[in-house]
Amino acid sequence: MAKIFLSILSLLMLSTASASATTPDGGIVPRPRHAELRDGVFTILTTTQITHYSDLRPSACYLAEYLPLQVRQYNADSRGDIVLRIDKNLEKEGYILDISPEGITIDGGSAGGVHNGIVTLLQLLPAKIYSGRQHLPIKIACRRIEDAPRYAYRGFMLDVARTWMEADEVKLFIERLSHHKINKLHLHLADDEAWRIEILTHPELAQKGGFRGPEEVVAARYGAFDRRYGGYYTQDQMREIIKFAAARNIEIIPEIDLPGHSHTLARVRPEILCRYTPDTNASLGYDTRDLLCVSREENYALLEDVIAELAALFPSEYLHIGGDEVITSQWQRCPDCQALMRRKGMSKPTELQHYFTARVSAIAARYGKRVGVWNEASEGSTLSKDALVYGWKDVATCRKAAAKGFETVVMPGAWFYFDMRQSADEAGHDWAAIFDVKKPLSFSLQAQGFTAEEMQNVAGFEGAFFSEVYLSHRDYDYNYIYHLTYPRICALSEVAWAGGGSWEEFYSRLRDSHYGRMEAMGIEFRLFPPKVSYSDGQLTASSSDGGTIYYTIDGENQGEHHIYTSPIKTTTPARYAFHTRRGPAFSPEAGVKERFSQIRPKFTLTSSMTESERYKFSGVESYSRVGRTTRAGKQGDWILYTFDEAVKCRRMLIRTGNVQTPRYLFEAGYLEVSHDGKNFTRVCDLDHGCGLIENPTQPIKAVRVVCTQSGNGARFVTVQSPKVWPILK
Ligand code: TNX
Repeated sequence: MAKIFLSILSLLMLSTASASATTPDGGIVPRPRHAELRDGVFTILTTTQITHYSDLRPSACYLAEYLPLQVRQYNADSRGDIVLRIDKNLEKEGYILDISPEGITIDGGSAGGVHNGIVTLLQLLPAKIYSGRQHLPIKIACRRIEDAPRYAYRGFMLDVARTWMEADEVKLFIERLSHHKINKLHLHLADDEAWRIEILTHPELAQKGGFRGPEEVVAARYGAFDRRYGGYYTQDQMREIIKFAAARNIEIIPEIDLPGHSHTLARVRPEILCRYTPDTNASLGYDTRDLLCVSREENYALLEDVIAELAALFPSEYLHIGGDEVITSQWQRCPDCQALMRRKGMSKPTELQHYFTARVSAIAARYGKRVGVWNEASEGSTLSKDALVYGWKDVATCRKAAAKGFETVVMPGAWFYFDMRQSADEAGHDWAAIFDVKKPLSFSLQAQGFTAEEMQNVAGFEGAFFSEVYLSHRDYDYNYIYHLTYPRICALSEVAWAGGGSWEEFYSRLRDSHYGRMEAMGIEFRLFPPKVSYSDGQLTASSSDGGTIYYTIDGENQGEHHIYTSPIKTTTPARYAFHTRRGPAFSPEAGVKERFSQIRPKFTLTSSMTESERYKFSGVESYSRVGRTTRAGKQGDWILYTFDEAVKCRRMLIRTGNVQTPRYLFEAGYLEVSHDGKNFTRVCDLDHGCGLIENPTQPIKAVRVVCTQSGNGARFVTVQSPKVWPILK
């Protein structure tokens, strides 16, 4: 049955692919500026050649990776079936793709423009081109596409500090970005949790700062606590990545986050910190207040060594020096920083940050670089207008930077942080917003109130993936980063390249053409949850995404997946869970409302650890906020939930920690359940700090969470209200 269904599905997909291939824009993402169909077809044969102008060899070789054809330099008698050329009259990253029965030409304003033309050409070929399973000959409808980007800066930020990504993983990420005409990769190389780039004059920065763990100078954080974790890029590896990216029209912009977010730097080189009597909190390991002392001259010498090497290594015009979330409390306690403030006549500690930024920018300038900074570093400061400001906080901070005349990269978290979860019950952060692909696609500078002058200063857009949560999903059976970033990156590319557009028009290109390409690329992108309704005793599910809908029935056949083909007669609709799949892509679970409803039974919380003054257990008991203890868990510690009345339920989830900061948890332990409040039985081990009790046979009077591992260096344990799903009728 499954096989028949799948072959019908692939037939359907073939016909949609050829349908889009005969529309002028070919279902291209991002949307080209101008496209028109012409009569006839061109056939790519095994004997077809790619010929290129002399400096376009990397572009030709890139195309040949997908179309296994001979590559030759262009000369007067070239047959030139597929010709790559530069036309200086075109916009820098613009191109003209001309497909006629005689051949294909791609003229680009630069090598980048030619690359963009190649990306478009690939999208016009059968999607199997991306998986290497398409054989020649290929027939392609004649057309002419004239295209150029709306914004020069089309970026993505990857946080390799929190979760370590091997060079090959970064390359794969770059490959996929380049299929979306993204042209900047902002690499977040140093943060509180790691230093990931080799510095030859200070090798300890990466050799020590690249790793976390029980025996390392940087304590374990995020997901892996019992072992050495991490890595760093040698300069040779980074040169490789830079070259690989350049061949795909992607420039790498390195970031070292300063002067805050410097815990790792401070662990490796403690002398960078302010000279003050440290408070006892610091001895507990991680301290988000670690920041460079502004008044210590040697710090600028150290940074000069680092900047000199980064400037030589990275060809980018920019060096990102961070500047976000600086908590100035240490400067305020430091006698030297206080003296500096007096000498310079400063009245606010934030002026110390601006002083720091100005000095580091001057160093960067001496090495030929402009600095990139997070928006905080541009606020009320004397920052040079040469700087590129990254507005992450919200739309207002982006507008402010642009209004001040800074070239601004627009990336407010609520639209462009793809580490945010896509719906309430999915994984990911939620501090900025919970949103799916529709949200970034809807972003418009005009609608957000940017004035004409502010708009002039918008360099472009950037999506971001911060990776605190990624690490704890690495042992899952899908690749979390791709599920969070796609198809949201498609929307980012549409906004940055084509200036956005209507959801309906974009979605039809996405679903009818681009989903198929991403499937062939092997991207585990997110589909929309299927729509589920129940009436007249029948359960109906549908999906607009064109995939296959599956369902499971609670308590039957160990969650076997059935393919949904027609409405299901049932009197217990809430037992059914539906999801959609399309190749490697999948949706979150959907079902009738009742399936997701929860109850909030009254309980009392006690623990072997004391509660925090600010985050009291009473907030947990009233289901209103998380609670905290005053220290990390040790072996034998416990948290006890005692219910006023024994709870009848089908499922209960007990959580320590918080998916957003998966550090303040019992990283090893188990749950014990009691039905009488006296005798306890062990029921399950914790997974990422959580324990799930399924189909308990008797009402639950109490649950105890027991910790079996000491010392994760955290400052507290987060305690959460239980999640309780009632027994279904
Ligand atoms: C805010 S964005 C941060 C990061 C976090 C991120 C999580 C920015 C400049 N600072 O340190 O990882 O939120 O979404």
